[in-house]
Amino acid sequence: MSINWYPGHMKKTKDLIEANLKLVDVVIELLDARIPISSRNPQFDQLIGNKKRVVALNKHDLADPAKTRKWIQYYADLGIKAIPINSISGEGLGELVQEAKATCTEVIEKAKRQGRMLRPIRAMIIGIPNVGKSSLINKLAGKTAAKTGNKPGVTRGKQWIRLNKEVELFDTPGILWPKIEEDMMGIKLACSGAIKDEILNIEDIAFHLIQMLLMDYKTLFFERYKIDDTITDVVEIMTTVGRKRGCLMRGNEVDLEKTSRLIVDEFRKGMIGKITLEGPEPL
Ligand SMILES: Nc1nc2c(ncn2[C@@H]2O[C@H](COP(=O)(O)OP(=O)(O)O)[C@@H](O)[C@H]2O)c(=O)[nH]1
Ligand SMILES: [Mg+2]
Repeated sequence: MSINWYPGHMKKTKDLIEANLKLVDVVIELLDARIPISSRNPQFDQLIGNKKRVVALNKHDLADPAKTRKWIQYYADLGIKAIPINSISGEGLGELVQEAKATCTEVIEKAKRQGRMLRPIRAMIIGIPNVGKSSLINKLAGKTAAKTGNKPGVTRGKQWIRLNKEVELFDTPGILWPKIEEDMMGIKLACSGAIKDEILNIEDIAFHLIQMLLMDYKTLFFERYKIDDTITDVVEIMTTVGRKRGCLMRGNEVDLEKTSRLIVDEFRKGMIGKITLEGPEPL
């Protein structure tokens, strides 16, 4: 599988992130709780240098709670706080903002020591496409925020959203393209919706998704589709689901493409269950 992002786009956003990073105290790295490895761009560390960071595991409502706990522990062992959030309902967002502030105590202490005026700490959200950056900003902004640009004396313009007295958020998130280092990463990213379906073959995506589900979430899978759970051949499983769900072509043959779309779509909506496709333990 080879997916090549247009290098011009990547350079432009990287430059943009780097320029904006100068203005922020803490970076919120937004990951997809269902694929915390594949949704993490390895260039991120280099990009943010020694800025403070908080990890937010978004869409945790769709992820496996047991695996989310493992991921939180994994990050805790690295000295990084990871917070499960749901950017639609707002769950976890209070804690996220608190934590963003807590990582900046040094900045605050230093300002105090130097007798400088205390300014709100500034945060920026970075993540891959479709991970929920806009949803998070909208939810955070919708709750308590007033655009700081509307206040007299604020010269930075409309770029900052005041979340509370102590925290401001940069209103444009940093987009990182996912880095696909192996084929399964591409599949997982496609399953999560991070890369367009047209880029990969939908039947490939569904095939590998089912293979993964059969390893860790066999019961959930067969409960959802209510087919004979002794079938082990993935194509046979797809065909059986297709027939059962009426994904048929002319001549009553199963339409595997349509079936694949159905299964991938149901996975994305969480209809198969709360599922995480990768754990912190080595596979
Ligand atoms: N279930 C669920 N869906 C979410 C969550 N956050 C975002 N989404 C959905 O994910 C999709 C992409 O979100 P968006 O904010 O546009 O992502 P962006 O590309 O990173 O800005 C949208 O359909 C959102 O409704 C979440 O916490 N839970
Ligand atoms: Mg967006």
